[in-house]
Amino acid sequence: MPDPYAPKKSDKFTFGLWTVGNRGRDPFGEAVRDTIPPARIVQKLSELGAYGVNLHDNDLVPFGASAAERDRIVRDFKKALADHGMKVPMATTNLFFHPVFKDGAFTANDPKVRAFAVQKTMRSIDLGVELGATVYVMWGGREGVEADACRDAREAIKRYRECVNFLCEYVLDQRYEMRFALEAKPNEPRSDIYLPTTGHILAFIETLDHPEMVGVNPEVAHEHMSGLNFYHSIAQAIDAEKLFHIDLNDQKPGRYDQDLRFGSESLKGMFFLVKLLEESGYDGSRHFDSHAYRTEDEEGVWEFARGSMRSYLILKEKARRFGEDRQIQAILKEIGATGNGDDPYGLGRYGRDTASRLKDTSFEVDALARKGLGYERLDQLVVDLLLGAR
Ligand code: GCO
Ligand code: MN
Ligand code: MN
Repeated sequence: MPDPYAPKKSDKFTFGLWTVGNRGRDPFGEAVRDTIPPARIVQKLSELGAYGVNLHDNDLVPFGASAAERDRIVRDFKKALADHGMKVPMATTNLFFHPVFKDGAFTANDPKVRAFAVQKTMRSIDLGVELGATVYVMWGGREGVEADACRDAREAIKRYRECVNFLCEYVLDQRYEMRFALEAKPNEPRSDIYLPTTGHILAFIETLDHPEMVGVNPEVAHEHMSGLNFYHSIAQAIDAEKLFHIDLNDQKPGRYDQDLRFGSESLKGMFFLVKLLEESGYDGSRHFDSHAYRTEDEEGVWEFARGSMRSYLILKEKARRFGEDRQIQAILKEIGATGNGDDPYGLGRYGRDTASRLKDTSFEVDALARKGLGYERLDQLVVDLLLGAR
């Protein structure tokens, strides 16, 4: 029997070159794995069933490479993509590794640094377009502070806005088919990062010159670092039609940024996330922004990649069963969870008559308050489903 959880290209699973290429370096220790050349990553991920790879400019082209060197590297990489039927749906820029970005990139105090960051981003957008990407992710990893005395936080937001506006105009001017997806993170590597949550970014987007070109790229670990419910953040992003991309991984609460394998920690939360992604019609990449444990060799890296996709597909199957589970569905109906279009008091649309009728309506508040809702039973059914006991 074929493996029901074997990934297919149509599942749109992607990995960053920097994720499977992560060598396990951390603040306390050296790299534990060798560099895996990009062409080999492309080949291996394709064999495992992934749809594509995403990259920062410098994951492929080293910082400071000559134009000729760049062109040669890109040509070889394109050949690897074509040979293995792999796409590059998303591109991004490394605006955090080089010491020039120690005070941030778009928000740095020195205008030369800000201009260099925009120049580097334009080149990186060009590279992304050349590779076929239609989503450009902006992660402001160094856009933050240790010492708030160094600038007015409003000035940082203004600078960030100016740079995003400039880059939107650049994309329009070049007639590129490219949308921006902004990624929030509360801290790390900076003590505090501006635009710390997906909610902050959704509000910021509305202040831009071209809000229609800009959406969000939420990451599981980043919202969990803020103690937030990722499923709720994604629901709000989808509701605002702003979910342009997503970074899947996992994270224990109250820790440093762990980038754990998707579904390795928060199974229930990730179940509701996958259910939402699948039911909402989200058709973007399912991108894994995480890396293998530092204990692993290269074979462990491919196990990590297999496991990420497998867990997603198992949760997708569980979501299908949730939808077909008669007992669960009967409870949902009974508690009013699925009451689409059911609006007996006319709250969906204001009317003077509706309002005055509502003011005169009497409610049996005590009886309503006393009624048990049965969510314990419902939740246990979900747990049974997830643990394979149903
Ligand atoms: C992190 C971030 C990055 C970004 C990537 C894309 O915590 O390091 O999640 O991995 O997603 O740089 O811009
Ligand atoms: Mn991250
Ligand atoms: Mn990320």
